[in-house]
Amino acid sequence: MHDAFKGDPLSKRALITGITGQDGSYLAEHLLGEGYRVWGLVRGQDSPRKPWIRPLLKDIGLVQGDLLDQKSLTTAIDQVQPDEVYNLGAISYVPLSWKQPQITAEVTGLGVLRLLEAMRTVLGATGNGPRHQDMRFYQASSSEMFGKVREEPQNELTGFHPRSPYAVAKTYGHYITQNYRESFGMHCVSGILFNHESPRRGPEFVTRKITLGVARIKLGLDDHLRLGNLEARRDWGFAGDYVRAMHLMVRSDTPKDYVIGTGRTHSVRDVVETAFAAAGLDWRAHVLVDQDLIRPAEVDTLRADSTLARRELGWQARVGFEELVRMMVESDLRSVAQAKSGSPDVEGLFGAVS
Ligand code: NDP
Ligand code: GDR
Repeated sequence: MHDAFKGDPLSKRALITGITGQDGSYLAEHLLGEGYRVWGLVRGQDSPRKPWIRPLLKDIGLVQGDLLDQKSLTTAIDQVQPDEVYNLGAISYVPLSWKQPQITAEVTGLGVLRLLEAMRTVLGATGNGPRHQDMRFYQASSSEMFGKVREEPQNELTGFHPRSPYAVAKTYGHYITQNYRESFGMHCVSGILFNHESPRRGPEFVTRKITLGVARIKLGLDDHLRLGNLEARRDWGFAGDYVRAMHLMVRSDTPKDYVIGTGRTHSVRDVVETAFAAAGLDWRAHVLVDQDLIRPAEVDTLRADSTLARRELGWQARVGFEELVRMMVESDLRSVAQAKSGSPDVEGLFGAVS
């Protein structure tokens, strides 16, 4: 294990799974800014490959572990003795979950149970560091659990109707988190987060696919962009705002679950129009609808009612839809231009950087 070198040894200790993902890096930056000592769980034999993690490596520690492997999680918790555990690790790409439903259930669903068990048994047993009742746990739940919803907007009381193996796995993770809170008195919370995006979003997700596509078309590398359902509607916010909500939830003395979103909904078509316009392009000349990208079961529309989070946590989204899309287009225009000019280290443009 690397040590988390920076920070007062008496400061709070946080362990983040999914550190190499979009939210992991923003959350690590946020917690470091709050004076935490931060460790990230990394799997496999490689050091983190995501470019945005590299600048963080001097400020955070890394521990080996995999949500598929109980022993590695127990060891990680034992080594770090965290005050707070943030479970962001998951197979998070919805279409992949139809192709690999079993591994999705294992990582995204049962992985939550394994981590909770690691916390409960290690900290309960050793008596070193925080007791398991004092440790705090954050589970990355998802608006995808609402799925084929009839009520709009969705809040903490809205029922679930998951529409993909991913959403079913997340629903299991949500309920097992609630169950460990109720069964063992653990300080566990789930954030039911609606879609949140950023220049660090994986290029397979629709917003980043669009902004990267716009940049590549603008700079002459592509002519067309293939998309699926343009009519799906989502409540899209900025990831940097949402990691603040995770931390506020965990710090709140009464553990409970919160819905986090902007309260505004837009279609994929709106993202397309806004992104192409931001680069001075007419989307109609470049976008093709590809039937192969239509999902077996779609989530048609989502919109968050975050009244509870606003009232009890004082949380509110700061970045609006147009600003978010513009931010992503501008970032991709810069990074595609750099890549074109031969710079080797560009965020997620041509797959993983090795
Ligand atoms: P990403 O897909 O960007 O990151 C997923 C992370 O999970 C990566 O760090 C990946 O590591 C890690 N991971 C995958 N498999 C395993 C495994 N077997 N063991 C340990 N870690 C693993 O996701 P986001 O950052 O966008 O999202 C963070 C979390 O929030 C996810 O759980 C997601 O489902 C959930 N969520 C996201 C929302 C969003 O809009 N972004 C909305 C609601 C919920 P590696 O680099 O090694 O593959
Ligand atoms: P989502 O995000 O499934 O909501 O899950 P994604 O960006 O993949 O899809 C959003 C909507 O866009 C439509 N769509 C396309 N999607 C992709 N990926 N690619 C396309 O070409 C395309 N064309 C249209 C989709 O059909 C869908 O309706 C994200 C993930 O981060 C989850 O992990 C998280 O839990 C939820 O957000 C909240």
